[in-house]
Amino acid sequence: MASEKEAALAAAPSDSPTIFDKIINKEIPATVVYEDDKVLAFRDIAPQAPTHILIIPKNKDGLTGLSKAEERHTEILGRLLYTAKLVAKQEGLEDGFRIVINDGPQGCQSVYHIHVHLLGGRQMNWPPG
Ligand code: DGP
Repeated sequence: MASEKEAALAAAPSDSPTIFDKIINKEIPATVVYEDDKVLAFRDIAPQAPTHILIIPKNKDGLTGLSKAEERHTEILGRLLYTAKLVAKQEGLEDGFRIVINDGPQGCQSVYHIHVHLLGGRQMNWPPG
């Protein structure tokens, strides 16, 4: 399996469905921890912390990554962050957590469907890698 960095360097935005569309459509399985009509949260397949959850909009409205955000996307962006807070509480991350949004090749983005990583359950370091 390619490393996250290799996957990110090989990835690019496209209009084709991503792996996350297949998860939304239940075409491939995922461990869903939260779902409503706007967002889906599920465990990352390659966890980087004891708790590692991805939060995605069901309809990304062209928002493949944060750098593509336009004013109309502010509702989606706010919803992702608010859901991250809800899921952090649900997961019992009372001592803190980290939110990550990777963008583009240098940001190590490998899936071009906007998503927030919620990481917790261990002490984080700074600076990040
Ligand atoms: P990013 O590198 O920020 O684009 O994050 C994409 C994440 O998606 C990465 O941490 C691994 C995760 N991922 C990729 N494919 C799957 C999958 O099929 N299922 C799940 N649950 N996670 C996946």
